[in-house]
Amino acid sequence: MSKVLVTGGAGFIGSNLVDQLIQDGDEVIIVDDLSMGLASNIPSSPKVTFYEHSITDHVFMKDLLLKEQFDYIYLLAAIASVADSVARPYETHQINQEANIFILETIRQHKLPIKKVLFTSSAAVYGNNPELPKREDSTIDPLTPYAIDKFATERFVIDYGKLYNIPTVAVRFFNVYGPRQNPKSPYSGVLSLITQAAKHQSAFTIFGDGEQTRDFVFIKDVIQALCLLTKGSNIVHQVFNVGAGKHTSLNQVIQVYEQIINWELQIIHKAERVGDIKHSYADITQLRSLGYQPHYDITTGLKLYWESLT
Ligand code: UD2
Repeated sequence: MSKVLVTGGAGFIGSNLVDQLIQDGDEVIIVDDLSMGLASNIPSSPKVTFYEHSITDHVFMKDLLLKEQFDYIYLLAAIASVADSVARPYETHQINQEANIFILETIRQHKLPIKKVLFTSSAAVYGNNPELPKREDSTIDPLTPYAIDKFATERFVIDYGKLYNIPTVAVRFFNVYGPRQNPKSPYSGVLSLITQAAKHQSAFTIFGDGEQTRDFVFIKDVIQALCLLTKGSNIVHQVFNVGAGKHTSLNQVIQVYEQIINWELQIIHKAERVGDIKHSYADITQLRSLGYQPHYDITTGLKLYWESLT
């Protein structure tokens, strides 16, 4: 049994991780200010303690870290909206970067015996680099405060680890989808928007010709990756792409969805989104070398997502 901190544990990815940790018999402490997460995502279990709190509160975070002596820390709390980061760059920076560095600094200053700290970054760090698939050593091109903070924090996490002997690792998420992804959020990924359109039998808007591709990775595969990189291996001071290693176009997604729901979605076509990238997918060789194997193809994943809502 381990003692684990999950910041952002009430969110889509965080709460799915918490479920897995509980299944593994761990004691889990969640810090989430519910700015994006939902209290209802948190499983009610004697093994879970939830603090509705911002990670930017230094006094609170320091007290918690010193009191609990965590084995593992998953840093998922973030303002996960690129648009928000453009509108409020300084504020989102406090959360997406500064608060995480404070956690590292507390670990360093107090020599906390952490087994692993995992930071969650994003494929956004690759920006408009057209190279495909994206390898971890591909050129990065962070274009927004969100991407800049994600990349800089990755570097802090990895280099703090090396400099001060803290076991750290970072991941770059591609397009994660699955149950608990909040389709009502304006920041929702495209698959949750299609799911919402299907659920309400409303129209779905495709920006562009629908031939753009993304590396859609099902939440359970993401959780597999997170656990592998923490409890499942001794790997430290590296960054890993987390994707399915496949590319699927929006038109393909729509075809799959129509087979699942057995009716035709109402599609509206609009102009391509400004700044949209055409193709994106991950080289996951590094993660595979540790034993990672994505188990959910797009059909299986979408079916499970759909069933979770019906
Ligand atoms: C994701 C992130 C973005 C940034 C980027 C980095 C989300 C929501 N977006 O953008 O913040 O990190 O990755 O690479 O997590 N689309 C439609 N109709 C819709 C919504 C989207 O056609 O109603 C298209 C959109 O124009 C794009 C594709 O679907 O071509 C995927 O859109 P997305 O917002 O889910 O994800 P992405 O990869 O563009």
